[in-house]
Amino acid sequence: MSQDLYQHPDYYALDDLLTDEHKLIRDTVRAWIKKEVSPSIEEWAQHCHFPKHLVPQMGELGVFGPTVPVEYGGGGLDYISYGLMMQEIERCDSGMRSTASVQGSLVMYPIYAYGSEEQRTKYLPKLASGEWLGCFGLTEPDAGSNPDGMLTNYKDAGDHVILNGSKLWISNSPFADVAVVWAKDEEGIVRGLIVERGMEGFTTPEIHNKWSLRASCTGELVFDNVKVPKANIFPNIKGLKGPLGCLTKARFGIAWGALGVAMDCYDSALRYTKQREQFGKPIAGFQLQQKKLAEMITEITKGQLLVWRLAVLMNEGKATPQQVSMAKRNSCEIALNIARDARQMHGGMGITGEYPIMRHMMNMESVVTYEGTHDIHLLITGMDVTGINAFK
Ligand code: TGC
Ligand code: FAD
Repeated sequence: MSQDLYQHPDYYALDDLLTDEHKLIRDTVRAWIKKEVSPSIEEWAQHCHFPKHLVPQMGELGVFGPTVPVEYGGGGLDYISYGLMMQEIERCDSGMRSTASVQGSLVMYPIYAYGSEEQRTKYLPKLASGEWLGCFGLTEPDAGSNPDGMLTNYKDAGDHVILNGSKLWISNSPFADVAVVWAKDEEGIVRGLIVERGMEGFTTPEIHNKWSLRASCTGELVFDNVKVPKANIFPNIKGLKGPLGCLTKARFGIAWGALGVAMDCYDSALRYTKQREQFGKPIAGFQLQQKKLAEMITEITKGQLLVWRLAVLMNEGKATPQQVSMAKRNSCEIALNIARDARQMHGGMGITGEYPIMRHMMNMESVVTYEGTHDIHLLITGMDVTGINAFK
């Protein structure tokens, strides 16, 4: 990839709504990204390499569990800080943001919110520092959009349970030290439990041949009569609202993050079209290019206002999961559309790794699918405004 010259677009002076601390957090993450990630991300993605060596650095930077209280190793920060972090990471690569989202929102958050004090103190500091990597197992081969259809289950066996089943499409799983797994108990109730690498019968095969999120590692979780101590079951949550509550936190991060993709594609397209000359002048001087740029910045600005307001509602404890769904869906749509337009505006160069566009575009095909597909989020909004459930 050519030199990372990224500057974030801020057409409506949204920086004025940020505190000095917010700006410091954003600039710190941006500087780290430009130094440690941008120079190599294209190569890692081309070679499907997961840069595991960055995990402890991400821990040190504070991007794992930024809203988790400091006493457990988290950042004790607000949701604007969390959003800004995810935006800075994802504007470089969605796979890197995935690593942060899974660790913070899907592994640390449930341990913090639903776990026992022993579970919190045992796992959270090591996950926050990046000493341990975690993954989140909800999706199964036959239960994706409808996680309630899961078959993974456990049976009581005294001081432990016996876990059987499998999970598919699990970010980080081949490298994970711990997995937060959602399974049904003998009454068919969804419960969460922590499974550790090394437990007999637990394996994590990698999924190969992805065209998307190639710098993120994806795999399976396979449980073949795994003995899990009862102490590893979350005591404070029962039912599907457990995993769905984690998804609300992660989807919030994606809403900010995917917008980062849009901002990076716009930034690159603006620079490229002002420099690239055809017919004797910069292509940015042609009306068709200006239309694309003007529409991009309009959509980005609307998206920025939406996620900023959402973060304020999150800080006040007033945001609904349905509002989060709308923002996740909106940011993914903006990012995909802008990536596709930006690809064309870069001409032939747009298909190369000299520019981040094609990688962003392919990554977004995963982002628009995971954490609830585009259509699932549309139906969540539809249900919210009509009061009628289209799923059942
Ligand atoms: P439903 O009956 O609507 O709800 C069951 C219970 O859950 C509550 N609830 C939520 N709570 C918190 N946050 C949310 N977003 C919630 N959505 C629902 C709900 O109030 C109810 O509570 P209670 O007290 O009444 O029991 O459930 P349903 O079975 O009808 O499903 C609804 C539906 C389809 C919207 C839901 O299943 C869904 O969101 N499906 C999409 C599945 C999904 O997003 N999977 C993601 C897997 S993880 C992943 O992709 C990680 S990628 C990570 C990365 O790399 O970044
Ligand atoms: P399906 O649910 O089979 O959906 C197929 C199509 O049918 C979609 O277009 C969907 O919108 C549509 N559809 C389904 N139901 C309806 C309906 N009621 N009405 C209209 N249309 C419908 N999961 C995890 O648990 N942990 C992870 O870490 C994780 N990481 C992932 C990483 C990657 C790279 C990917 C691609 C996925 C990951 N997932 C993870 C799984 C992801 O959440 C699922 O892929 C997603 O929820 C969709 O499930 P599915 O693939 O089974 O598709």
